[in-house]
Amino acid sequence: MAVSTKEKAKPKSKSKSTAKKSEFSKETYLWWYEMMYLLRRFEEKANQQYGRQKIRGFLHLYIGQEACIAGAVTALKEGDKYITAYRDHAHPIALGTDPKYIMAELFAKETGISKGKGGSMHMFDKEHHFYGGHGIVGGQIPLGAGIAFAEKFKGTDNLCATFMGDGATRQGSFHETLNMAMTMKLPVIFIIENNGFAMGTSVKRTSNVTELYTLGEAYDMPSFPVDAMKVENVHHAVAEAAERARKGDGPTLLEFRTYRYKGHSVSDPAKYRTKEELEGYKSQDPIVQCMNSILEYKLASEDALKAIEDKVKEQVEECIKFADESAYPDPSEALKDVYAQPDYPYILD
Ligand SMILES: Cc1ncc(C[n+]2csc(CCOP(=O)(O)OP(=O)(O)O)c2C)c(N)n1
Repeated sequence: MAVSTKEKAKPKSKSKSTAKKSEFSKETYLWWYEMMYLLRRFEEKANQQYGRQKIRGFLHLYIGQEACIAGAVTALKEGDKYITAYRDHAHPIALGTDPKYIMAELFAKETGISKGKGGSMHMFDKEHHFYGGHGIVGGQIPLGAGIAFAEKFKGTDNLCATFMGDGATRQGSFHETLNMAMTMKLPVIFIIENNGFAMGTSVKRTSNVTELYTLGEAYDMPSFPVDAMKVENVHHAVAEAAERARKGDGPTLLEFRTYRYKGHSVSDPAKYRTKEELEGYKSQDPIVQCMNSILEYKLASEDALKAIEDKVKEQVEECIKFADESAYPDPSEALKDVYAQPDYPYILD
């Protein structure tokens, strides 16, 4: 990773250059670039490995949505918790999980982050504060509020960033949790990654309310839309929400407006949308926008960015090699790490 958690999002030091001034430091921009490029490359290669049948079952890709997690991580601090649905490869990687353990999990190998027993939808890394990886749509929303409750109860100043898709906002769990979290002023940020579709169903076909952030207003919760194709916007919105949470003012609902370039899962040819719509979003690609900012602010040269890309490509090749060469779990593992175990290892400390 380009910069450590502590260094992320440092205010920019004064520069004598004549270039247009950037609001964020060079380290922050380069971390964003490298991280988003890694997430993109990692998933493109995972997609290829699926084609080679090295990965089986579901594989929900985050390609196009990278700024959502990259901007959130730089806005938050060490100790904050994260939880999301099944589109979950990017979140732990951005939090610091070595991507080779995520690739090994996709390959169902024993070296995977969930010991090869979770697969694409069930990444989990307590050490990096990532609490899953949940396959039940909307299931993680009350869990995220529960984690936030634990932090408040223990008197820490940590919060829980609770991510979900647009489809999850139609679940009862979303509404019940928003009501309770606001009443109890829990330190939680609810983040809708609105990529326009729940499987093949567009947002406008599921409700008259298509401005999803307004759903929070029913609970008197500060609620905002965010153009999440731009990583800077994501950072700002999450930083403001975090300030509210840490002051004791409770939750915020953010609607990240984003787009997934691929289908719902790899088996979905995405025939429910037009090529023009897809191309329209690709023209606002978050990685390209970040690269343009870096070049415009003269924070790095094209050659320096190319060197980052080459390094990442090599890293992803190593992830695949690691996953491929790892062993499958022993069958005796099947009965371990289940709730019935008295020392079940995945509970919050
Ligand atoms: C409770 C429940 N109902 C239905 C499903 C089947 N299902 C899996 S993904 C999905 C769509 C969810 O879309 P969204 O929340 O927008 O997330 P996205 O895939 O766009 O990230 C559905 C309905 C499920 N996993 N859980």
